[in-house]
Amino acid sequence: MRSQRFRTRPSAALALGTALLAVSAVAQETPPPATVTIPGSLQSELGCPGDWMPDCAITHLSYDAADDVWQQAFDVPAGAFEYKAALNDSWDENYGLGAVRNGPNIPLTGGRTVKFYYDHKSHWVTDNARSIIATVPGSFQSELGCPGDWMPDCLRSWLQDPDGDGLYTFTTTAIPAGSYEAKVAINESWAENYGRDGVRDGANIPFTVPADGAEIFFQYDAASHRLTILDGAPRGDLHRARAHWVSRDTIAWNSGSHIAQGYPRRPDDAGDRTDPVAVCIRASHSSGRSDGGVWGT
Ligand SMILES: [Ca+2]
Repeated sequence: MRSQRFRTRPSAALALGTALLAVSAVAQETPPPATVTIPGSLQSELGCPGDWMPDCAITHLSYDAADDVWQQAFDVPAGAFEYKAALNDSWDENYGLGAVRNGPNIPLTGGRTVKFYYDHKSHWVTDNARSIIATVPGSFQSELGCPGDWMPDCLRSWLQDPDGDGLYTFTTTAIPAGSYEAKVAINESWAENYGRDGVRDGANIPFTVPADGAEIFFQYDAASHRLTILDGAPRGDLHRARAHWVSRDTIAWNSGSHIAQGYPRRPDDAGDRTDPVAVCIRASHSSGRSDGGVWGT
């Protein structure tokens, strides 16, 4: 939505864009897998003839067509384990920590039922002991291909955190122009859900899609429980950069906790603003960065 875009001058835009585009990463596209296995040091405990066997069907995940995500729960005995995701019963295409192909093993502490997840769109493999499983139920979900709206168990609006920084994100261009509402739900259930201002069982969060095909960015902060919804996906990482790239002449500015609402605080503000403000940034040409000069209109 327009109110959550913050404009900057082109000179600042050019310098910041160069710095921030470098941290963007796009998942590599590979054909949809026929099978997804969780190979690891837990496989013998789960009934496989050995460990680290990408072709042991006992630890296959199941593909859920309604979710477009592979998933399966296993009773993992107490102990420390490691695992990865292997596609097509082979090591040829495998993913580890951080959704990285051939990446590091993923640590797991057992002693509970663990549900594993693999999304072939992002290559993120994780589990519900390691990660918060957060989705965005809302009035837009049927447009994404979910069986209906307001479905906390539809993983087509799954918020993902491959880099493990506690900021869970989901981006889509599939919502038609219109006005919608959303919340955040934990563990595919309404039992734990968050609404406006991160309030548990709080109010629905409204948002507007300005045009068909517009990119909509959802971000859930697991610490504050706040859901941010932006028209235009920021590039880069909220924790690594003070500002984020939205388009060639637009950045989003992380002004502390207020990023969660997209409402930056002016220096003369006594309290939280409830209305969006336009932001201008005075950039340093020598460093290409700006550490201040933010004001609202
Ligand atoms: Ca993240």
